[in-house]
Amino acid sequence: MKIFHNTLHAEHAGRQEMFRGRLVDCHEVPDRLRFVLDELQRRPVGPLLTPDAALEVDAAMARVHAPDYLAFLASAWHDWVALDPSNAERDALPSVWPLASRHAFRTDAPPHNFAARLGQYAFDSGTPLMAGSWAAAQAGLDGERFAMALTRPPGHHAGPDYMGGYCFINNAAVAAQALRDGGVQRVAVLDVDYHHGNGTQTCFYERSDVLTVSLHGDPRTEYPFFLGHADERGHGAGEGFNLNLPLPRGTGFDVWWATLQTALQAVADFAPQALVVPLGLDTFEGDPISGFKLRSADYLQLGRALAQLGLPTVLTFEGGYAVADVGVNTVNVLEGLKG
Ligand code: Q9C
Ligand code: ZN
Repeated sequence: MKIFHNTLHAEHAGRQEMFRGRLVDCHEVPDRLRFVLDELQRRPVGPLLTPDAALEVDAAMARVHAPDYLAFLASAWHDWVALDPSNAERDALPSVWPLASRHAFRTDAPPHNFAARLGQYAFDSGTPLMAGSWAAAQAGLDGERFAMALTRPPGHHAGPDYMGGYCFINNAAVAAQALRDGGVQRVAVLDVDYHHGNGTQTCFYERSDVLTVSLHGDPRTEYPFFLGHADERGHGAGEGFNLNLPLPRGTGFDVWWATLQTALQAVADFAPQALVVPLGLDTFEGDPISGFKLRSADYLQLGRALAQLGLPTVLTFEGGYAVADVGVNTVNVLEGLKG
């Protein structure tokens, strides 16, 4: 199993996120990846590679994300500092949004003010953008099969033209698109992060060539709140090609495992030729911002279950904020996968 690591990831080190009325230290920190790399030193499951961004990945990224959004990200730090030179000392966090869903504001006359543009392209104020964010997000993934991409920042909340949930570029969606572009006819995405993979779902919601399945905390109480319900089954040509399996906060391994079987069956029924797994470790009992109760040994089981699908598999690194445990839990999945 090849493991890809982006050495630029630590350039993205947000300071604070808005949480319940105050700024708190970011949960999504560079140390998360350091713990995974440390554990891989102890238990090597495959060669650690640090590729340059691949051409085919750039092409897939342009198919997944809107050109104006990618251009926004590429110049965001420059524009933020141009707004006020003292901004160089601060991360960019949005504080105003157009609320397009209620048709209350115009979206056909995009503002020039950078603080407003940030609100146009972000759906929360928990995703700080800083000088190295673009470089770190861009270099995240290589389009290899049988691979783990240690992507930081994570990606599954980022949609075609928006960031949020600590995510900028949807690495899993880019991987699925790169597989499609490489000639794989049917790709399944099985998202096991605690939070619903709203961005990935949205990218493929009207398509039948990429099945999206997500097992996550019920959005009635859990982030990202506005997507991830069981009645979201896809639209148009994509009808029937999205499956959401929300579970209540507090769910333990037995119920989670039984629900995973439903997800695996849906993947098998789709008969894909490749699998993408947005791997979130925030289902862990010790996670500070999530509510499932998985234990470290359970991740070995998850790896074995994924291997039993018998598919070429690409994993991306998503959530998991119990920083000291995220390395063991990640490598447990990979060890289980290897068999
Ligand atoms: N202030 C992932 O696990 N928490 N993202 C609220 C808003 C957001 C989790 C932030 C949790 C996002 C990849
Ligand atoms: Zn998560």
